[in-house]
Amino acid sequence: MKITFIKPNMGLVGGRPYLDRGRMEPLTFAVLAGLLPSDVDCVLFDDRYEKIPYHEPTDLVCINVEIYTARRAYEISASFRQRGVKVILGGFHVSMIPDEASQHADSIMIGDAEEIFPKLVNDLATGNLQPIYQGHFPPRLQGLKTRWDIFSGKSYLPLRLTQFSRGCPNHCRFCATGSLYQRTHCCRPPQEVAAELAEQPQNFVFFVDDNIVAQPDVAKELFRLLIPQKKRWIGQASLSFAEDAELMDLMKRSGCAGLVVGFESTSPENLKQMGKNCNMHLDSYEPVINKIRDIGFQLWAAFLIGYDADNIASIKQTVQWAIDQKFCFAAFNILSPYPNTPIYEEMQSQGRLLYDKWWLDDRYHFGDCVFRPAQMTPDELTEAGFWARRRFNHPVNILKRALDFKTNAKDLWSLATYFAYNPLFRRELLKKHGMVLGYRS
Ligand code: B12
Ligand code: SF4
Repeated sequence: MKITFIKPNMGLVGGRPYLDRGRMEPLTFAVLAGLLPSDVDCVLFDDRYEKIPYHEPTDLVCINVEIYTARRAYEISASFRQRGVKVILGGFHVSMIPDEASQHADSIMIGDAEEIFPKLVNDLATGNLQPIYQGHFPPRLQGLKTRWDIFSGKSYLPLRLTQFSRGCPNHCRFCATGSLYQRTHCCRPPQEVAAELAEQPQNFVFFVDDNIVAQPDVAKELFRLLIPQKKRWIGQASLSFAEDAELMDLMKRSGCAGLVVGFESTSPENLKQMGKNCNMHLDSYEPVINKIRDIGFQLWAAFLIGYDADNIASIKQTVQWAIDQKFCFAAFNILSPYPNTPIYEEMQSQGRLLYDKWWLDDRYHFGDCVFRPAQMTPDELTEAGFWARRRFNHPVNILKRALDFKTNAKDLWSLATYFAYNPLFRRELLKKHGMVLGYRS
């Protein structure tokens, strides 16, 4: 049995496939391959930089679908199916809107695959493939094996991706994770994660968990086990970690170098509309940022712009504030309602969405505003978002932000990482603005 995994690209820039030079290994497939018996031959093609060999024989094609890759995923699926190859689609977008995805595949997987993927492959072998597979919820995460070997010979940024937990106890109204996991959060046994990592030659690890500190006591167990490994890691976390001194200390000693944190907005009205409860109890962000700075973690701050209290002046102020905070990186994403999230339903019922399915619409370009903002036109918000990214990542501001001697410039490694990744991300951000989704073939 041979299974072909495909990571789709997003689309075209200037008529050519977008080439993401900041691409990371697609962990999803290492996890899926790890669920199968070792006699199943698993191969991976990464459409972000490789040509897909449509003519190579295979028994099954498995494609991961996220909202920005949906259009391209459906194109790839159609090309295989025309050749009589069976295709299964899975991933966040499929789980959020299964009715759409099922029109483009022989079979779809809704939710997490852990307990059901081996059955699917067995059904295929016995000629009994079902149109829909529903993953168990919450997923059982014990005994997982991550088959990173499927990345050998591939070209990715030099960091090992892994995952300790799934889900999040919060439910921000814009977030696909919040909608899918419905405030649940489950962890892999810390010993298993630590043992897997101990065998990895890479010393730089990215925990892709949506919120690695959501169960602080279990997270502490993991961090204790990581201390002797002397690796450096980055992860994603809600700001709550800064309220627990023991947790912060263990994060530091286990090698935490930096964290992606969703600040989202500096406006209490916006945070309320977002349902970003985990930030709402803070009177201001500065004290908590200073605490994080004192311990030396670099911050990748995520902002969502375009909520009802935003206007062009407030967006400009937020960008200046982010520069003043000397964040290592920041993302200024325009609110883009994902299907089956509360914000999508709210905007749809208010008639504010410009397109029914913006992710499939010919008129949509990456970075476009897809709804009617309260205090701007959609075009003004699109322009403000692009301006925010250019401004924050302007070479002068990259230099200014570097000069934080507690974080970005605290040692040679931090400074080198800062200057390796800031120009790279800047180039990619500017390059992908205006991309059309899919190859339109
Ligand atoms: C790490 C990550 C990234 C990394 C990229 C990693 C990489 N390798 O390229 C970075 C930070 C660069 C990134 C970028 C972006 N990301 Co991102 N990212 C994630 C994150 C946090 C983890 C993904 C992961 O590796 N999960 C671990 C694996 C094991 O889980 P999984 O993918 O869900 O797979 C399981 C099941 O879904 C299922 N499954 C998945 N695919 C398939 C396929 C088949 C055939 C089968 C059978 C099963 C199956 O099986 C797996 C095991 O159970 C997710 C959130 C999340 N919780 O997953 C967001 C997420 C996928 N990202 C998202 C977005 C929007 C983006 C961006 C567009 C953000 C932006 N505005 O720029 C960009 C661009 C993405 C792109 N495609 O190019 C959204 C997608 C929303 C949606 N509705 O589709 C998510 C869900 C975040 C969110 N909460 O909204 N991202
Ligand atoms: S805290 Fe983060 S992962 Fe959790 S629901 Fe909110 S945005 Fe999503």
